[in-house]
Amino acid sequence: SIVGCPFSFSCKTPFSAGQRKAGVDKGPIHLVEAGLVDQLTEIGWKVKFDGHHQFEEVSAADDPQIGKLRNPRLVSRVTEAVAKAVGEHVQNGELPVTLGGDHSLAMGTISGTLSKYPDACVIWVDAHADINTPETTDSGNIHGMPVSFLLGLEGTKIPEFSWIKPLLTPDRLVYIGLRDIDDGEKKILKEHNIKAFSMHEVDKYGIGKVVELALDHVNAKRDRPIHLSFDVDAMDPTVAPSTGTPVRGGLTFREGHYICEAVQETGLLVAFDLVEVNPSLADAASVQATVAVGCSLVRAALGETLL
Ligand code: NNH
Ligand code: MN
Ligand code: MN
Ligand code: MN
Repeated sequence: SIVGCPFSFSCKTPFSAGQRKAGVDKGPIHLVEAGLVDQLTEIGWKVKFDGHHQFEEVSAADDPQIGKLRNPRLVSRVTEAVAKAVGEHVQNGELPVTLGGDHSLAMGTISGTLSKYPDACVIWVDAHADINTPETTDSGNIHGMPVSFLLGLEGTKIPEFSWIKPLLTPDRLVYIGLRDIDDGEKKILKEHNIKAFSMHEVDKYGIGKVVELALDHVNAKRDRPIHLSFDVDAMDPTVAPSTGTPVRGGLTFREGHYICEAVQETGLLVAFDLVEVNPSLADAASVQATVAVGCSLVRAALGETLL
């Protein structure tokens, strides 16, 4: 997994203009160059664009695997910095939007959210559960593991990641969109009784009911802050092809947007991630489509309405 340099937008109350600076990572750059800052300004946000989240590099030579974990020090260092940045924005009453980059970033973003709101809940929209532990992982890619670290599951007590406070609990986590879960992950989901709405449930109940059930599970009284972590590969590959691990049978354009709109409607959204947009994958038209969907999902999460 390659950790992207995330961009974070912290959006305060409506009116006034935004800021814009260049960065290094391609996914976020494409989203920004597609006009995301202006688009959010247009729907009423005061956008503070941090192009400054750049990280010291850790060379591969200085970052040998720890067990099966690839690039562990680089991922830890970047995500710790992200946690700090996101935490500060949340502390300031701003709504951090983090553009990835890969989903290991959520170790940082969710840690940041939990530093201010330890009782926040997490809605994880993804084709994958990203709950492998350093022991169950086949790939060694840390983007398949952030949830296990946030929960502090067995095998995650690795000194390099000791900065993570495992404040998340299984009952405050819910998945939507799953369809490619490793065997070890299936076991973990069962063992910890973690609620997951796979594409099967989306087909069966419809997205409206699924989001309602998901909210009922993690947020019965609708009083808990929500962190929405959206992996673009949750979308069907026909909708968002430019991503590292596309899996067929995903969310339609509207289903993905509905999730964002419905979470926004609760008034409880405190942080949003949009990750795994990879413009180096697929042809130009696919990249453009994926970036456009990415921007549009962010706008939906931040309150763009159809009417
Ligand atoms: N489960 C696989 C792994 O752990 C794939 C994870 N890939 C993702 N996750 N894109 O969202 O490596
Ligand atoms: Mn910042
Ligand atoms: Mn993911
Ligand atoms: Mn995924």
